[in-house]
Amino acid sequence: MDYSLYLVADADYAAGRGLAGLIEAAVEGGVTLVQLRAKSLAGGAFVRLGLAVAARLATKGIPLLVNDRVDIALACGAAGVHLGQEDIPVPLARRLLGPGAIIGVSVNTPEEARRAEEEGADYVGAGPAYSTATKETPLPVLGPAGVGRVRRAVRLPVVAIGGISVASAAEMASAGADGVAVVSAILGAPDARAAASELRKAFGR
Ligand code: TZP
Ligand code: MG
Repeated sequence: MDYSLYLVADADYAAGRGLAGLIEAAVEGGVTLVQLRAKSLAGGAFVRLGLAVAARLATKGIPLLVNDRVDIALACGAAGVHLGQEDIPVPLARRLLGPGAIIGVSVNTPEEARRAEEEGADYVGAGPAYSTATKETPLPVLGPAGVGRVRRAVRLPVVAIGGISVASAAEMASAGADGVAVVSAILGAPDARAAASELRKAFGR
């Protein structure tokens, strides 16, 4: 699994701008993994979007993960899910999805990262790495030092998320992150393909 440039494809963030096309452009630019996030879509719309995105990514060999929803991941034939601290527990998601699924967990502390590892997660998303306007969160910003602490707490791949841009991607690589996950740096850019390509270069992998 290549976590280097992880696009969190947020349907609310991209509303009205053709998320499927933005994902395709981002993949052309070098995105290695896509998570579909749709906090305000009902199940029917979520699964239709997921099936369309899964079909397009399958032809390119890019894995798709689904945010929060194990049922949508199963229905779309996605590679797995990304779970927050308040979502369905990892062991139950594993039971539903099977041993081959990719399960990621959001963490803000080394302790949360260790628990995710013990419970059988495949990677952790460490965030918020920097302050971000994309997601409202009461959690403290980790910065490179906090991402480094999560890195040293687990053997799992660590993906840094939150406020990451071309300017900060290299700092996350130095902190030991296996990848950077972004919403606005790609979906908010005037050219998603060029933005992905620059981020990939900046991260250095
Ligand atoms: N989880 C932690 S921060 C964040 C999520 C989904 C938002 C990341 O968005 P951006 O625009 O890359 O800061
Ligand atoms: Mg969640």
